[in-house]
Amino acid sequence: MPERSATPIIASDHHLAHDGLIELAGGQPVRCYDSPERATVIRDALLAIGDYSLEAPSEHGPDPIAAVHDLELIDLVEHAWTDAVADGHDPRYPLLPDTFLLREYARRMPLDQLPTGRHDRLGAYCFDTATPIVAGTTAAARAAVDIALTAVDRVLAGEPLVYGLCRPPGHHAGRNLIGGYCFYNNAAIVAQSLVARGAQRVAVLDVDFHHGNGTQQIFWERGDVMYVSLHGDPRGSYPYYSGYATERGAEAGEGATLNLPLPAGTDGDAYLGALDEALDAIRAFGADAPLVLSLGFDTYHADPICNLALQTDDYARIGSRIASLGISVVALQEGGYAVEALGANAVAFLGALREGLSDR
Ligand code: SP5
Ligand code: ZN
Repeated sequence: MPERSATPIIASDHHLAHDGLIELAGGQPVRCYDSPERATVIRDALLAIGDYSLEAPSEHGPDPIAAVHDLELIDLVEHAWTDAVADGHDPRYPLLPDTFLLREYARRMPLDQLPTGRHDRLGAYCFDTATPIVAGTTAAARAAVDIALTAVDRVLAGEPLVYGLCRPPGHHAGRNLIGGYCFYNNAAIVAQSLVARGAQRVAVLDVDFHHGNGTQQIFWERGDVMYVSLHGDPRGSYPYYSGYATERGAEAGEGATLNLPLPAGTDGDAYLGALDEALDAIRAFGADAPLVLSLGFDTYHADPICNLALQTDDYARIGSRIASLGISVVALQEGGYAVEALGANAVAFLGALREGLSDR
């Protein structure tokens, strides 16, 4: 076996204070599926292997976030919690929207007439009831962006693979929307930063169980950033209103969005078949930058909120297949909620990707 240098894991502890505590599942309060333990178990499992080195993120400031998100969305993420507490919100409990700005109202609602407290206008910027904000959310969201941007810096400096252990995740966050446990779209911010540094063709591959509606929205009309996603069929899976195969992008981005919805129960063999289609599209696109990978392990058969049927061994097969693209990879953590299996799945996936990339 040839000696390989350690693969960097970029992580921080800022996410520990982002703990939304409860969400509703079938009307019942349950522990938030996006728990801090998710990131801790992945980090510990990888560090136990010896092939990885833990590195802290460096601060990249607000500009890369503003290159992707509207200023009013950033203002909301930065201040909704403090506005709520100033208005009497009990800080022991998370902040959740209760009243959504739907089409009928949005059509005749000038945005400068939104309620003045950011907490009172949360329903204009959040599309679900499962994205709790707590005191530590803002710092965690910013740290996740710094993790992602530090990861891409390291890849551009020559690493074939860097893993950004982002939490909160990002792919559901749109230009002007939060949701799906996501606040800032880490992967989109990385893709845009690659364009800002001169890339002309950036590919984002999303293998999280859920469709990355935010990433798709951000690059919908862009021909320079391709978005390719494998995900549970939105006819029966969150986020329900996005991710259909008929969604292919528009304007300069027409054909630069590829959605591959998968039926419930899809196993490793069928998944790899769809992955080959995704990888062929990325090859044909001809990326001139590292691959941005939105990496979720919620495709696992025992994931508590999803319905695909992958096994731990399948993640190694997927990792090898992605390595066959022959381009370096910025892997950014998205979802995955079967906490007991996350460590093994991350080890299997990243180990195979790492080997495949260093063998080329
Ligand atoms: C990053 C990421 O993976 N976000 C996922 C957010 C999903 N949020 C709510 C899903 C609700 C699905 N309810 C399914 C109940 C199955 N018993
Ligand atoms: Zn997911």
